[in-house]
Formats: sequence, C-alpha cells, structure tokens
Amino acid sequence: MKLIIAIIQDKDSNRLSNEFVDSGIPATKSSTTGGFLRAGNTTFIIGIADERVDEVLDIIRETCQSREQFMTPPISLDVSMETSMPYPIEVQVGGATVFVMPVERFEQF
Ligand code: 2BA
Repeated sequence: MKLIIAIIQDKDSNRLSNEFVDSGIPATKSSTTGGFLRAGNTTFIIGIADERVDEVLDIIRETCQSREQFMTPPISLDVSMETSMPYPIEVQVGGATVFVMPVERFEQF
C-alpha cells in the first residue's frame, strides 16, 4: 500500500474529487495554504493499493492544469529606510505536487 499526498490548485479540486469518486478511489481533501504564495490550495490524501498508484497519478495528471499566477511581494524598507515599491511577479504554479510514500501498516476500526 502507498500513501499519496497531492497538493493541487483549488480550481481543480472539485473535478479531481469527482474523478476519484467515479473511479472508486478513496480520498481525503483538505484546505491548505501554499508557503510561498500564501494562497489557498487543496491537499488530497489517498491510501491506495500498490497496483493502483499509476491509475491515481494518471487521473491527477489529466485533471490538474499548470497555470501562471501573479503575486505582489510585501512592501519592504531598505537600509536607507526608503520604501521600495513592490511589483507583481509571475509564478508558474504546477498542476500538482505529488508525494508517494510507503505505508507500513493500515488499520480501520
Ligand atoms: P506555494 O508555496 O504557494 O508555491 C506556489 C508556486 O510558487 C510554486 O509552484 C513555485 O512555482 C513558486 N515558488 C515556490 N517557492 C518559490 C520560491 N522560493 N521562489 C520562487 N518561486 C517559488 P509549485 O512548485 O507548483 O508548488 C505549488 C504548491 O505546492 C506550493 O504552493 C506548495 O503549497 C506545494 N509544494 C510545492 N513543493 C513542495 C514541497 N517540496 N513540499 C511541500 N509542499 C510543496
């Protein structure tokens, strides 16, 4: 068995939930926040048999799009105490960031 943790964009989360339900893939969905953009994203936790891992990864790959996003860094004061005006920077946010981990033991009571 493997534990899959997939961090995806909020915009793709409903479609991905529906795909998992249709395919009989059990998943837990959690609202999370990206450390860099500090914007909401969605994390799925999926416990799945080894032989279905590729199926799960294929669904994630097909459902989650990569997008460009703009972020404005916070206003900062430089050493001369002058404010430097922040300007938006473009960031490519991936379709999904996925971790696949071995599960030592799985119990449901
Ligand atoms: P955020 O941390 O909000 O990052 C959003 C996007 O900003 C990232 O997209 C990346 O393109 C860019 N980015 C992140 N850190 C950066 C930095 N120090 N300098 C410049 N650009 C930076 P993704 O790489 O596709 O990541 C999307 C989200 O997946 C991340 O949101 C974070 O929540 C999660 N993530 C990505 N890599 C991770 C990791 N190694 N461990 C845990 N979570 C991760």
